[in-house]
Amino acid sequence: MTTDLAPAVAPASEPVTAPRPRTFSGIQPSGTVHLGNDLGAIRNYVALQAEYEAIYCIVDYHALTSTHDPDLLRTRTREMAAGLLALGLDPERCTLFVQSHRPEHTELAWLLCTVTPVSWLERTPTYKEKQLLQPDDINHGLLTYPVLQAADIVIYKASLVPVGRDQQAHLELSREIVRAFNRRYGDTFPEPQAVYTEAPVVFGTDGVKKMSKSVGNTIDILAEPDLIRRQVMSMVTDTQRIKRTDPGRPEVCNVCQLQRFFGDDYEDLWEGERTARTGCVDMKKLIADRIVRHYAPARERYLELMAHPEEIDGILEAGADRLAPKARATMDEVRQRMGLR
Ligand code: AQP
Repeated sequence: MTTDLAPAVAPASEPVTAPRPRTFSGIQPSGTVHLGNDLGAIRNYVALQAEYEAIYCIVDYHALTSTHDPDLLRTRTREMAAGLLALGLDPERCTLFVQSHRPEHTELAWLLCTVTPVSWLERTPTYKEKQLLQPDDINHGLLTYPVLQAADIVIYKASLVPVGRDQQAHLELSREIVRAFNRRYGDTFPEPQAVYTEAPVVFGTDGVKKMSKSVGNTIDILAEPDLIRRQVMSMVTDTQRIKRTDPGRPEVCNVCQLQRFFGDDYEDLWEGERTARTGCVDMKKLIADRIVRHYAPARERYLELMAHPEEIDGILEAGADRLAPKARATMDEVRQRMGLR
């Protein structure tokens, strides 16, 4: 695990009764969970449950900036919850909830908007990308997305945020917003720090862009095995390796990079590529098998959960209820500091 800054972990000498530091992260229900989500973020969500007071959120308000079909949003929210639980989130050790079930997030976002210059938001790389991806739908929510994201994190005063590297600019902006607020109204929020996995950026099947639901270059890890295999077989590999006998370059091959996360033998496999003992198709078949095998138990658990939606809904409701006192306490403090009481 790596962080932008040193994590705010309690020193070993503190009494065991000291409150555990808090971690928060959100994931959009804008499609099904993909390999980039898992390798880049969810693995850390699961790992951090042990040491931290872990809060994870399905950010449906955020998804509204690009998903406008109500039934689809509801379905995807439940699917994302089932996916996260299947991949290892344990409701006994973390709190999982839906963003819109705690409406304090949007109130805090509005208040944080008043300390956030528009120019900070206009320079955000993801805002610029979305302008290209959905030119006919540049809604205001896309611009203020990072302010709502900052509110999501700081309403629980979380110090650590497990995310993929694509979120680095947003996290930096969250820290700037916190500094601006604390300067104007007094020390209220900690500055949140990003924490990354060993795979902070997973490239999509096109081999060029970050794996992303909206780009459609994903490997859908909880899908049926045939689809996973088709997605893996469509992956772009080393574009300079034209003939089967050409030596491969594992350092630039997206498929080879994935081998690092599915088996200890990747150095041998890479040697096979470099000496052209193996070809790209062999490598794809191998990694497809490994991905299917690795995620088979999670897929089984996912299907079980989806057959019992009331169980999923109960976990999400309990999560939102558990957070109510924390969210309300922060809002009371913020309203007081800002002169709203
Ligand atoms: N390709 C990736 N590599 C590493 N980390 C990734 N994450 C997403 N894609 C990759 C991380 O997963 C978490 C949840 O992401 P998200 O689904 O909420 O939003 P996103 O980053 O915008 O993912 P998508 O697939 O690209 O969604 P769309 O297309 O709907 O915008 C985050 O921590 C993210 O960094």
